[in-house]
Amino acid sequence: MISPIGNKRVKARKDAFVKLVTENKNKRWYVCSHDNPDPDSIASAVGMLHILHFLGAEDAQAVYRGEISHPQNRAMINVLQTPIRKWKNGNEVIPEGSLFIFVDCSCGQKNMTIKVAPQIVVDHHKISTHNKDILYLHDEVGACSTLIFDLALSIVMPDESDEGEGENPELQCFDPDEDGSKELATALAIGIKTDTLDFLAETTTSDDFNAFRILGRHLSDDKFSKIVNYEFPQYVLDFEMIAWQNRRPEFQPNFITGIGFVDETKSDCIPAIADKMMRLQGVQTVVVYGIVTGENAVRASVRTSSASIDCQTLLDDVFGKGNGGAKQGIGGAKVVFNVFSPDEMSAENRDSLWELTKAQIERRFERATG
Ligand SMILES: [Mn+2]
Repeated sequence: MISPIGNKRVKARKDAFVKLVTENKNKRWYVCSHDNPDPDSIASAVGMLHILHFLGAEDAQAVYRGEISHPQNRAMINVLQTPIRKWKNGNEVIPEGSLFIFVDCSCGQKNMTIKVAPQIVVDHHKISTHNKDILYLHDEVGACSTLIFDLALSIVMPDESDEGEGENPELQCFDPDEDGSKELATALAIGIKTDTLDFLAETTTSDDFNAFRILGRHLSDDKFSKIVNYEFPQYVLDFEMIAWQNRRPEFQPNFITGIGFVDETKSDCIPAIADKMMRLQGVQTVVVYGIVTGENAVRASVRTSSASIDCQTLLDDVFGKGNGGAKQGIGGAKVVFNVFSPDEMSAENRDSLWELTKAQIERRFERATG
């Protein structure tokens, strides 16, 4: 038996959670990730599925909206064969009395567009308003996967099978000897590693370290390293080259560049390029942006190590208040073109739209940093 991590919030809510699930184990359960799931939310969703199955809720599914487009996230899905599927918005056949669990997100968030009312929320982000009808397993730790893993370690049931007669009269929800446990441990470990930015994020707690330490003993080394050192598709280098060619040297020591039009399924190259350019010698602040077709929007990633630049203020100044968020020098923005659609434009008009967008962003950036 592995000792739980001992997160106080998980401990306090575990019994209520187990009761709610077992009382409704014959119903359909949906585990919902936030849109465009990242490794932490994918791992949290499959971890929760495992917990539901352990508690006898067989009819459970993990769902998300948006895209899993980042090559690392796709590698995770492929290597671990994680059972998560797209929510068929508007076409989902939901049996009466179905129950919903949100993981790695809460209600009323911009990046959660599955419009249902959850009975359970497991999250590690700040939650502004608590709804009394929802059971929250919430603590501001570094990764949601930490809370999910602690929950799994905390759930122990009497073994009612014949094998239970022997030395182990009890079963733990996370059992390292069980089929699939290596994949689950790998997923949760990747979730913690990425969400805590390799344990460097300010939000990292000792619970995250402890969870990772235990998971490290039970994961698949081979699959873990396949995901960490994921293969990336050629377009990543193509867009890197465009970003490099379009850079504006006059803004040094800041690095600002636009990559033009980029398909929705490839838009994850924007933050990846921003991360890479941030490592360039002497660079203090990076802005990488592009027009994402299919989304009708400009997407941008901002990074800064400058003590004099507040990332959130910079995002607000350049992309408008409410269009982006930042913490610890890392941020992103999305500005939707509400009145016209680049997808339906002539090539000439698209060129003009790009030139206008670029000029506007550069002008505002100059004003904000000058
Ligand atoms: Mn997370």
